[in-house]
Amino acid sequence: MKTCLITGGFGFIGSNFILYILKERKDIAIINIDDITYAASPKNLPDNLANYKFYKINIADKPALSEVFDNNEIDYVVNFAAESHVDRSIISPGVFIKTNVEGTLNLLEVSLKHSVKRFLQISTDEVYGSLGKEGKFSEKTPLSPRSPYSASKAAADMLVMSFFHTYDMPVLISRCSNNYGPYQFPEKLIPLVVINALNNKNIPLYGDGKNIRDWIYVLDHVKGICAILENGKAGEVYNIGGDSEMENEEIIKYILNKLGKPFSLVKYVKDRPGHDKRYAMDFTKITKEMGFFPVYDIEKGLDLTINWYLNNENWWREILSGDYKKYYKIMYDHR
Ligand code: TDX
Repeated sequence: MKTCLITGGFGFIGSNFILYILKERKDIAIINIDDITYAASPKNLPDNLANYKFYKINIADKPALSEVFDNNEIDYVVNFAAESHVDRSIISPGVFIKTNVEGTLNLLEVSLKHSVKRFLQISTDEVYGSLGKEGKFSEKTPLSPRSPYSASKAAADMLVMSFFHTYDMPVLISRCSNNYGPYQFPEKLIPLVVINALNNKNIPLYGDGKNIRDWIYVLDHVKGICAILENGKAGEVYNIGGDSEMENEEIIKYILNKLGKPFSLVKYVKDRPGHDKRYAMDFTKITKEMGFFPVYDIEKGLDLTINWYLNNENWWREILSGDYKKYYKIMYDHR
């Protein structure tokens, strides 16, 4: 039995990863470290999971992290924990540095001290910056982050690589495009659109609505992460993409159509400052080396996601009844 320590296991991608591993891999036990900040919820995982332990810890708290490593034999570390919303990073960048940069450094130091066998940093296509109409990001594209969020992720990636070169630590980095699927917090475009539409509420569309993202269903991402964790080469970066570029306006039209809601719900609002125009991933490296290719096309993935939000109204209603209202006002009232 191998033990894999996951940070951010109550978040969107982390919880999907844990569910997948515990279902598919009986030879892996999970330790979940999560501080249960606003975008995370214990309700993202069932109670009484087997081969599973949880510690409520912020990765910025190094002594608490060290204690977990002192008390458990840990083989792999996968760092999902991050502040991840670009708009929030524009309003308050400090916490992004604390969690994403300092937190990653703590985790690297503690993992090095305990000689973990693999350390996988979950990163993002945003570290590469913004594309024009042509081209895709490859692993060789120079880093050019343009928001406080992506700058914090790029800084973390650089620290991770520095541990490979300096200490010969077996680190890997995966950089993925825009995820969507069950349990995504409704500050991100797709769940926000679904939930606002269901509530007949305006849908804020930034700028001209023509920005392009390469969408990937979260389960495809999770499978890519597993492949990298087991078969990736230490010191390497692997891009993961969805092969599904779409304009924001097109995505919204598709969702509204599925829900039988009118496009008149869409309100074009003031653009996000520094809004990246287009992301697209060249992920031939992971395809060639590990046979990875996303299996969910965008329509199938969106249909599954819409149905999940329709069938899990309690999950998102609870979020809407909390601090989310305050956040929404700050974010959208001025636009
Ligand atoms: O209300 C909205 N209206 C709107 O037009 C929101 C929330 C977003 N948008 C636009 C901005 C982007 O062009 O939709 C697009 C997607 O926005 P987000 O869901 O905020 O994602 P993005 O900014 O692309 O960043 C995401 O992808 C990379 C994640 O938030 C990151 O965590 C990930 O690393």
